Amino acid sequence: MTPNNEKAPNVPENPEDVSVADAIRSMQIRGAGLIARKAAESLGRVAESYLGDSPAELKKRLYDESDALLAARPTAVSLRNGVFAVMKAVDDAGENADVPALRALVMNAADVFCHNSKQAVSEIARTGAGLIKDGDRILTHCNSKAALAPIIEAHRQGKKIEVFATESRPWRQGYLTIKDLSDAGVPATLIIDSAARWIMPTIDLVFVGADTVCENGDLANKIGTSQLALIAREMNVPFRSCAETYKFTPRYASGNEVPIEERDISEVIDPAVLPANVRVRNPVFDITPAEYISGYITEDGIIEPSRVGASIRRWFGDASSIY
Ligand code: RI2
Repeated sequence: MTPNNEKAPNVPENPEDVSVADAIRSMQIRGAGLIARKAAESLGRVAESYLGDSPAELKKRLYDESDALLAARPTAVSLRNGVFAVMKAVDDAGENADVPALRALVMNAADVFCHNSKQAVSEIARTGAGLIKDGDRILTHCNSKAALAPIIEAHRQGKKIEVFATESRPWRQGYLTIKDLSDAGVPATLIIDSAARWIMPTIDLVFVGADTVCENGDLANKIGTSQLALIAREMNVPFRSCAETYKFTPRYASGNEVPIEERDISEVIDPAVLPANVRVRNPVFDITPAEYISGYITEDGIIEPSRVGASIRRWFGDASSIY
């Protein structure tokens, strides 16, 4: 998959020929929720396929796989939390657990995480659809399954809505979004990223996804998200992020602490055509300050950015040191 093809990037659910970590790194597997589930499943498969009888060896394989997965992409905390949800079972098992016990614990933890992750999107769909009115025009960015779920649910409920999707250069995930919407029968229009301020006067709601939600309510999401938020604020358009709570983290007090992934410049331009002395940068995410966000739509309802910290502590307690 290359980002500059004329066609939209195709995202296979189960790339056969590379490791899950490599598929996440190369964005064959992408989307904050999906990378978390695929990482959890990968750990489950390591446990399932282990045929030896050494708990220490199985643990080492699991920790090696965790390290590879965590190194694949740095920004989305969903990946860390998907890995954590499974590896916590290993840590909690204690020193005396034998291989069958470890295998069962790991596979169960992976299944539970994946089930809860999908369930969370269904809850977000229900809650988010309640915020969408008949006749609304909604703007979305990149390709977020969590952000599309309420839109598709509102359409299913019979609300007449129209969606505008930014192209989301350089990977053009906007094409995936209009395909998802088309498949669901939702009227959709693709716009180039720089048309955001042109379209905003006609927009009623902005729904985006989330890769990481910081303790102070700041949002890390696909590059360009913060520009949309700024324009939405200028024009008094509600700007909401749809985020399963495992995208919340106590790891980062604010957006300043989030590592922003920069990818190869070949995703933006053929390096061979670059004039001398010209640099190109390709940041993948940006930070939208909490004050620009009207609310997080989660599986626990709508959470105000100022309440994210309390919500994190309720779920993760003092676990921040192990993320
Ligand atoms: P869901 C994506 O990142 C986008 O930033 C999107 O908003 C976010 O993940 C959430 O996606 P990337 O993997 O979990 O395309 O809502 O870089 O599908």
